[in-house]
Amino acid sequence: EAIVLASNNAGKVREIERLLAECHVHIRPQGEYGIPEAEETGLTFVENAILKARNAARHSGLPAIADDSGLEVDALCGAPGIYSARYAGPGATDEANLRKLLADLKDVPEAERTARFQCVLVYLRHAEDPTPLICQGTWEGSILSEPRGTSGFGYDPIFLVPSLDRSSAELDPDTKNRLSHRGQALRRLQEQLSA
Ligand code: ITT
Repeated sequence: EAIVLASNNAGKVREIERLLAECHVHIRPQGEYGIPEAEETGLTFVENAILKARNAARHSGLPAIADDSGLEVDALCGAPGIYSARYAGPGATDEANLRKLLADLKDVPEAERTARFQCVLVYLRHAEDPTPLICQGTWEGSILSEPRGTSGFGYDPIFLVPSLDRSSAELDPDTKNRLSHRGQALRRLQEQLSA
């Protein structure tokens, strides 16, 4: 049976499809079902992921997976966090969000630019599922002062992966999935789905 992927973010969809294809989980992006976008009114990644998964399950009648994720910057007390997709305003592009973050950190020295990506994945068997599977992943790094690299999406060009001395937009897709917040959360979800 198919599972609906409750995301309109093409970058996320690519990464999740790539990892789940390996374990033969059949995923269909919600775009294929004409599902209206859920309002992300929660105050946590978990709440927002549940809202999105429930919306997709309700409109499709199928099980659903949602991803709520974002970037926490220590020098900004954890911002943009759950607001990462709309940091530069409603409907802002990835480029505008990234430019705003660079501007906000203009005077922050390298040693104080620590940050992390967070990802929460929620799996609902159906819209009313009272026991969602919830999996999380965290990826530690820091914010560069200039964008580097062209792969990935979102804040990848300014996220430095310290162990590799590369931005996450300089990693090939398999390397990013092996290390990333989303890759970690997905491997945990796979384990739970097959348990
Ligand atoms: P959906 O809700 O439709 O899935 P969205 O882009 O609105 O798409 P979020 O509300 O979860 O999703 O926002 C997450 C934002 O965090 C996203 O827009 C990116 O800018 C950023 N982000 C998350 N994971 C990332 C990654 O792996 N690389 C770069 N940026 C990432």
